[in-house]
Amino acid sequence: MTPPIPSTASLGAVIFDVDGTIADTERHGHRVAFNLAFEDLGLPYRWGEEEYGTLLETPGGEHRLTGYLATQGIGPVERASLAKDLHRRKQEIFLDLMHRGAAPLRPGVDRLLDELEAEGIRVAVATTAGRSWVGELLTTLLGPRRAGRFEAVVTGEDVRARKPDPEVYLLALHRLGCAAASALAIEDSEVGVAAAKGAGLACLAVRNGYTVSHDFVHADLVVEDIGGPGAPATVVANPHGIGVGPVVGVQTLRRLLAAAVPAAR
Ligand code: XBP
Ligand code: MG
Repeated sequence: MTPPIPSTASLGAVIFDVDGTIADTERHGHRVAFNLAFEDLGLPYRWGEEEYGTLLETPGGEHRLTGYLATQGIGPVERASLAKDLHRRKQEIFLDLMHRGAAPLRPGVDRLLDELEAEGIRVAVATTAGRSWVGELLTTLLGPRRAGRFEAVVTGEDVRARKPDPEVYLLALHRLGCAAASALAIEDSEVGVAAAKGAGLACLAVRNGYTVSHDFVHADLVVEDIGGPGAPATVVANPHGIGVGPVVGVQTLRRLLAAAVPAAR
């Protein structure tokens, strides 16, 4: 006999992507830092805003650099070491830019984190980005109390396979000691949604300027922003037809999980 489908799944944890989801890091943060690193190392390359959108198809800064240097005719040995040097410098520059406000928090993230805290729902991070700056970004943008609530921060340096591989989400779940059916991911990109869904998570996609044309067909809800005072959430796709409300809050996420989990079984 088929077990009855639960009408409500219990939301135990929310796992956040960082770049493009918690903060708008790419256009005025990472991209600019890559360009300044090129300049510092005396290289002629500069990544424009539009071109960077295509380069983002390769997740992870060092891999992005290696792939790009290959297109510039740089051989495998030289490009591996050059990408390492450039990436090291880029990370230092990015931290500096971030302290100067180049990677702002996306609207509503602090509100949602406070709601999750009030309900005792645990939070974690699953990102392709480097460990050297993620913790500092969280503390700088969210303050030490909110940043201290992230029980697991899994980065690109902790996994063998980057998104869209689900490894980063599976490791976050493992570190939380939480079942996929009780957790929900928040992502901004197609590869991110693929990673979260591959790990068996319900997934909310929050689009941004660089991911507006991504295919979010596998996301359980797609919005432009999660919304805050005076700026309601704008729904792009709602395949389960759940009630979203004026902003995406804990109730929305609970409904989303309840609708998505049976569909995933
Ligand atoms: C994030 C990325 C990152 C950043 C740069 O992907 O692709 O590479 O662009 O960070 P996602 P690093 O949001 O899907 O996790 O330079 O530290 O890699
Ligand atoms: Mg992202």
